[in-house]
Amino acid sequence: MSKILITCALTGSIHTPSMSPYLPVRPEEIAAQGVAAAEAGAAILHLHARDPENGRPSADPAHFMAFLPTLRDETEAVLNLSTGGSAVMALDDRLAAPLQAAPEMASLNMGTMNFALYPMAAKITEWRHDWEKPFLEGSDDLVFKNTPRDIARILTELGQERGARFEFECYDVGHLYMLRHFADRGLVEPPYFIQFVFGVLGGIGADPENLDHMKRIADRLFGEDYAFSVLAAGRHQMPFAAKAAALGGHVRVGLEDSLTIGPGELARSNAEQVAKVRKIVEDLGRTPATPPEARAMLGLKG
Ligand code: KMH
Ligand code: ZN
Repeated sequence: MSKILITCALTGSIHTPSMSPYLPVRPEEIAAQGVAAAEAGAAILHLHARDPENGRPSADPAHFMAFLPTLRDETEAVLNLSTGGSAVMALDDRLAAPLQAAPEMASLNMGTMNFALYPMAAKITEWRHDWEKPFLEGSDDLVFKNTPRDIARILTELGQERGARFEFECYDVGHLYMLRHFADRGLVEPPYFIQFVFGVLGGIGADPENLDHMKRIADRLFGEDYAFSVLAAGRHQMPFAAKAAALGGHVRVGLEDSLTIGPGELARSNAEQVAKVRKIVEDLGRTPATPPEARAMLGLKG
């Protein structure tokens, strides 16, 4: 089996400061946790920005630039910028930082969907910031917009014009067919790096059989031309990572996707999750890829 790519998604735009004091939100926290995650074995860092004043997800390029230079200087890791941002952001805003930074890798969400976070709000009793409750509760009437036109724009402006390659975020089986459509149109070339996403309320559920099904259909659509990685939300994170590793796939962990390190126990850092998943995959006989190996495997511009 090939070496395994460990991605760490450091902060995202889903969890809020009231949910965990360990969620990195200030640039120095994002940078320090990114460096530690890379040292622990993450070859790829998936990145969102936050407003340092209040931890709110931010699309401001200045907020990205406050931590990107440190990650570039102090790690070799592949820096993968989110183009998803958050479901409340307009596409122009989501793309501002990636277009400016021209990263070697970016996420690309393969369909419009619901992305409901409001069940999380019910679990919080004390709020640290005013924005959090309306942000979470409002997500039951939000559309995470990723139309075919949006996808084509990202493939063209970031991919063809700036040389980025993509983490194709597929939250359901239909998103695999959407990627096939863009491959057939010639807007994207193999190898495709497909992130199967499980357990988002609005996407495919975190039942283990769904991983078999996503893989079966991806095998049919992309044959040898793709590699898959798996992320599963919340408590499903590590079980799905283990199954992905056993099936020859790659894994994504990080506080964007889950705040815990075990049942009911908060992870104290992103690096703690990376170290845990690294042990799991090594025990299964897989060897983590270094950043240079990741670049070669994914055909990145470097
Ligand atoms: N938040 C994850 C479920 C993106 O940043 O473009 C998917 C994600 C999307 O990481
Ligand atoms: Zn993300």
